[in-house]
Amino acid sequence: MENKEIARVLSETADLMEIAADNGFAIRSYRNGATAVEGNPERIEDILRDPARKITDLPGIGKGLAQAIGEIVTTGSCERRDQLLEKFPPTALEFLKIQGLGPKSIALIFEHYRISTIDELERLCQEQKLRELPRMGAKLEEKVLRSIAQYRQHSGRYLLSYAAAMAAELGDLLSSTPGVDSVTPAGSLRRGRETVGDLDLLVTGPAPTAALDRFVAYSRVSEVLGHGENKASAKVGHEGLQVDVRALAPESYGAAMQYFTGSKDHNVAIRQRAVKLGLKLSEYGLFRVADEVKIAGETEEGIYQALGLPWIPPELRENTGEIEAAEAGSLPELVELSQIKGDLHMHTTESDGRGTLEEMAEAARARGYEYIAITDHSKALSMTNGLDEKRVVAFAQRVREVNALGLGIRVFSGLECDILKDGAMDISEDALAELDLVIGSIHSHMNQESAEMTDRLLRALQSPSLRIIGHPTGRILLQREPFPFDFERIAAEAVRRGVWLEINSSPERLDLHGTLIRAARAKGASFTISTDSHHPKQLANMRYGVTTARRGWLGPQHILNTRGAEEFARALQSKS
Ligand code: DGT
Ligand code: CA
Ligand code: CA
Ligand code: ZN
Repeated sequence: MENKEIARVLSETADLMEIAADNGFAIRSYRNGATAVEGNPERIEDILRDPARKITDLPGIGKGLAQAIGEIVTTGSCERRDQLLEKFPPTALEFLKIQGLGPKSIALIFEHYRISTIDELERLCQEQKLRELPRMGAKLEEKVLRSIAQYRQHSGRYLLSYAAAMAAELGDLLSSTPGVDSVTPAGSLRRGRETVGDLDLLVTGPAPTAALDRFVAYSRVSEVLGHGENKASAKVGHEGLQVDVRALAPESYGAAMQYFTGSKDHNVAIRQRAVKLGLKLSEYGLFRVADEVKIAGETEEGIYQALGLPWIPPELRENTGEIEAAEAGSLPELVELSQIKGDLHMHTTESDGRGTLEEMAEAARARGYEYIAITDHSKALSMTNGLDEKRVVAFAQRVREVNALGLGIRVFSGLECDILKDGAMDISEDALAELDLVIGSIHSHMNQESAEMTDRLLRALQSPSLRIIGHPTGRILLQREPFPFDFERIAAEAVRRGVWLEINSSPERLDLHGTLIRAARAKGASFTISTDSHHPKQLANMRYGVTTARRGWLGPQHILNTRGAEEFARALQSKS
């Protein structure tokens, strides 16, 4: 179990304790424990396995908490959490995900109305009954209704990175089954959607059915939903991700790949095209209607070819113009991970990162990059120990020295400078001018109205040092919607000012996303793809940013960090 998962269960327990009005000391100890576990550089599970060590030696972890952590690692829950879940409906944890409701309000609602579902909570708001409780009013009812709608949209979906890790895990498990040649993910994961509803795996080979038996017997399967001859479905892992595994004969593998990759809208359009050509397309193959002869099915390429089209990359299969482009021979040449030559957004121990400059540089060098930019936070984010002017200037100097010594990779001095409430930069222009690369990001006052937010970004764009807008919409997947602003206007102004837009590869952000990338590109925008890493390991998230860029139809020519170090350095100096 990863530290992050343990920390999540601990803080959930603390939330439940707060609903139960447990004593403040105990609640704080769970909360501090969660922070300590999440921030611990080493895996807690590894420490627990080592008989020579004790996790009570870690700061913030006492005896009671250590026991709870042990339980969590072995069972996924702990005694205190289980007790609380008996006292409150299991939906209590869902209620906590509704914005606007803290543990105290939830306790009050449970006590007064004895409800247990989100539907009932919704009804309470619609019937204006929430306002009868102390400190609750019409405004809160509205807010709760809005966030219930959002919650419904999000629930049951998983981050792309989570689904990808599960696909890799199951791929390893199933591909070693005798009779199985290959295991490939299809569905939204293959298309690179930022969130995934369920995981679709396709298995083929001379005897693929054996993989289904192995799948349902897997230790991490919590519930088998179905197990037939050609398909098995089950919930896997702590978070109950549904996985559909299909066993396929090699002669229809391509047809099944095409069908189960989707999207549904893409498939509908492709099937209509087949019909016009006197053909019928199914998950088994492409058939002539007249004599039912199968003319394609073994490969996806074969199917698209028989329909008079080049193969279409999965990231484009959303029926948003890709079929027309394929027909016209104008499909874009999409950027690939191997074309990325540097990472331009990362944090170090100077602010809230967990690796030093040298460690980040070494990890980037090991990935084969030519350059990186180190971009720690600025002083407005005081809880991250963000840099003030003096430290910015000293940091720029330090990077010059580091480069003179040589780390085997070129380092650009950068900063993720906060864009303040009114659009001013958090750091003076004199200090910013010392740096090679300034990213401007919004981390506060994110609930401004659209007009105010647009003005704020317009003002930030006036900063002569600003080079990149970081995670431009501020969204956090499954948690926070993008903040509203006039996106096209900002994209156009960024072009005019020579400012690039970031595609942030952090799996929780993937910001900008495909649709907005295309809208910005239509205005002439240029992009960077960066990981926003806070740990050397996170540099590997670049693949998700590249996938996202591909969903935005971008080629390497649109992305600054596909350029070599020299060419990139020249581009940095070219800002008018
Ligand atoms: P998800 O799981 O919500 O993230 O999205 P998908 O795209 O993976 O959807 P899923 O798992 O329901 O189905 C996988 C693919 O199978 C889908 O992208 C297209 C195909 N498919 C499923 N049901 C239908 C259908 O009723 N008609 C058509 N044309 N295709 C379907
Ligand atoms: Ca799916
Ligand atoms: Ca599915
Ligand atoms: Zn940021």
